[in-house]
Amino acid sequence: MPKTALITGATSGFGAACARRFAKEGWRLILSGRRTERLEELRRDLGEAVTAVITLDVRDREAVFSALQDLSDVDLLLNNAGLALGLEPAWEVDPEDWETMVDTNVKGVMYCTRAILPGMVKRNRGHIVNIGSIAGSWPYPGGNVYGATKAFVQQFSRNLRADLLGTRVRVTNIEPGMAESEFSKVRFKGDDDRAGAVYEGTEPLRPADIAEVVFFAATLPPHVNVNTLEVMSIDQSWGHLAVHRERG
Ligand code: NDP
Ligand code: 8X3
Repeated sequence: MPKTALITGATSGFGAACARRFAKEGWRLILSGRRTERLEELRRDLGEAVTAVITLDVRDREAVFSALQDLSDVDLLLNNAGLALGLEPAWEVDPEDWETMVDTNVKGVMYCTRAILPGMVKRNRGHIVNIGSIAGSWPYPGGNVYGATKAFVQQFSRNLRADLLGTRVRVTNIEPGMAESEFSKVRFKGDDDRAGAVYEGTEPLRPADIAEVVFFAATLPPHVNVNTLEVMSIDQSWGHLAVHRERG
C-alpha cells in the first residue's frame, strides 16, 4: 500500500523538490500552496502520484481546517510553506512583514498540524516533518522575527514529541542553511540582483538536497525518530561572536 504525503508550499523550492523525490519512490501526494497553476503543473508532471491538489493559504485557519481535517490517509505532513520578508534591523521593519511571517511560519504550521494530527493519533502512525531553519538556532543581523518564527518551529517540534510519547507518530525538524530557491527573491520582494547576490560565489544547498534529507528521515524504520537535522552547504559556517569596539 503506497504511503501518502501532504506537502504545504509544494509550488516551489523544497516543497516541489520533495514532491518529485517522494513521487519517484511511489508515494501518493497531496500538494498544496497558493499558486494553483503551479500545483496543476506538478500534477501534470507527476501524473497519478498526485491524488489531490489543494489551493490553500496556510494563514487562513478556517480554510486549513476545512481542507485538511477530513483527510483520512495522510502518513506524512510536510510543514514546509514559509517565508522570510526583508533583512532590515528591527527598528526599521514594516510590522506587516513581521505579521506575515508569524502568520505563515508559526500559525500556518500550528493550523496544519492541528488539522492533521488527530487522524494520525487515531491511526497510531504518521510523521510530521517541519521545515525549520538554522535561523531558529543562530541569530544574524536582520533575522529578527524570521529567526524567531523558526525557533518556534524548533520548540513546537520538540513539544509535539513530548505530547506524542506513547504513540507511533513521529516528529522531525529539518533545519537547512542557505539554499537556492525562490526564498531570497521573496525575501527581497522580487529584487533578483539582491537575491542572486546571496548565493554568489558559493555552492548553496539545492532544493533536491533538502528533499533527500526529508526522504531519509521519512523512510527510516518506524521506531526511529530523527528529532532534528541541521544541514548546511559546505560553503557556510557560523560567524564569530560580534563585538562592538568604541570604548576609549
Ligand atoms: P520558496 O520561496 O521557493 O518556497 C516557499 C513555498 O511556501 C512556496 O511553495 C509558497 O507557495 C509557500 N508559501 C508561502 N506562503 C504561503 C502561504 N501563506 N500559504 C501557503 N503556502 C505558502 O522557498 P523555500 O523552498 O526555500 O522555502 C521552504 C521552507 O524552507 C520555508 O519554510 C523556508 O522558511 C524554509 N527555509 C528555507 C531556506 C533557504 O535558504 N531557502 C533555509 C532554511 C529554511 P505559494 O507562494 O504558491 O503559496
Ligand atoms: C533560511 C536560511 O540563513 O537565510 O532559513 O535564514 S537563512
